[in-house]
Amino acid sequence: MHTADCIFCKIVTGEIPCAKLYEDGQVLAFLDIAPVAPGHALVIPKLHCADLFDLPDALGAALLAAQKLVGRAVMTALGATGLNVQQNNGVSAGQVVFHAHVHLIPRRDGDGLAL
Ligand code: IU
Repeated sequence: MHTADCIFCKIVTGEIPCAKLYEDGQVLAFLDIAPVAPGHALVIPKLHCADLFDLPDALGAALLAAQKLVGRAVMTALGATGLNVQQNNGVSAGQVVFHAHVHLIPRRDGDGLAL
């Protein structure tokens, strides 16, 4: 189910475009619109869930599988040597979009990113 006022639900339905990296029946991955590093990607459930606590356990496996697949692909494409997987829950934790999502951030030795 999608909620009318959720920007990521609009990306899922195609109402708002994205740079899509991967899609299956349950999950969508696309490039972050404001990347903190080249290849910064987001992996989201297609089902609207506000955060990790709202995510059905059964969806977790699909989300994890997509993280591994997309994470490997962006690392290979960019020649990255590491990957940060970040997931924010709640305003105090830095969550801005209240549709659960996982950040995949490719890393290189000495890239200077402080996450
Ligand atoms: P956060 O974990 O809720 O803080 O992350 C939200 C991310 O969603 C953030 O990195 C934004 O740049 C990103 N984003 C996006 O890729 N496309 C959008 O239309 C919007 C936010 I709004």
